[in-house]
Amino acid sequence: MGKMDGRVAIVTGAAQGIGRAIADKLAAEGARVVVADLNGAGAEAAAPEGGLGMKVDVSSEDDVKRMVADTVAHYGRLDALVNDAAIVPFVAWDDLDFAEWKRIMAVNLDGLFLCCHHGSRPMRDAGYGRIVNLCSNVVLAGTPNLAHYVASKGGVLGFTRALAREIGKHGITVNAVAPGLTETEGTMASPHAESFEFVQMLQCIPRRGVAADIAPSVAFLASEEAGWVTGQLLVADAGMSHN
Ligand code: 4PL
Repeated sequence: MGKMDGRVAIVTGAAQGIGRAIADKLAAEGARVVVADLNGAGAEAAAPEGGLGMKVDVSSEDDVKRMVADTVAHYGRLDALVNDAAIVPFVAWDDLDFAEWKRIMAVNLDGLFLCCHHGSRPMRDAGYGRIVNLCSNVVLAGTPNLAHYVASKGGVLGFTRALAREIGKHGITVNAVAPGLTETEGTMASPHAESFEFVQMLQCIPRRGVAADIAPSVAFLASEEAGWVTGQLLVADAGMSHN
């Protein structure tokens, strides 16, 4: 008996990192999970039993349309959409140029719009849906070397609040989860790996965050029982920051 029994969920960016932990958690709660990722082989490998892997570039409208259509064709429904796919850069302000700005916006914001736009259609038709968007606690602190990423995640927060007002009448909730710095394949292979010691000093719980620390907050908001919670930001960062 899981809180996602009988449900079908899409998790973008789920071949690795936080997305993969979310896909595993939703599957453990009984969902059939579509793992969507730019890394198609990784998506296939990460798909839990009863799930599907799909190669999807969330910044491509054709890809996103196909992701939603194939999910509904295969399972007959879409109950939950978790928008995790994002680029997590590390660029000092002096080195940040317009091309890099646009690259981050294409994935982190255009991708979010496309997934919500197309993913909310079958939810509206069914009169039920759960959308969970991955934000970040950087929107609360203005963390350095991430100006374009912080801007994109600020967009995720604003869009979450606005979309919740648009589609609540169709039985669809829209919420955001804001992790802090988390140990993943991505962060450990980047300059962010140097920040864990500093970040831990700011947390109430002084240890390194891992992807499995984030997934339960997402699973709650993706479940039926969270139906009275919408347009909210749940900060899952060991108490580093407050909104
Ligand atoms: C506190 O979301 O939340 C670095 C890189 N440090 O991506 C993040 C903190 C990073 C963060 C993040």
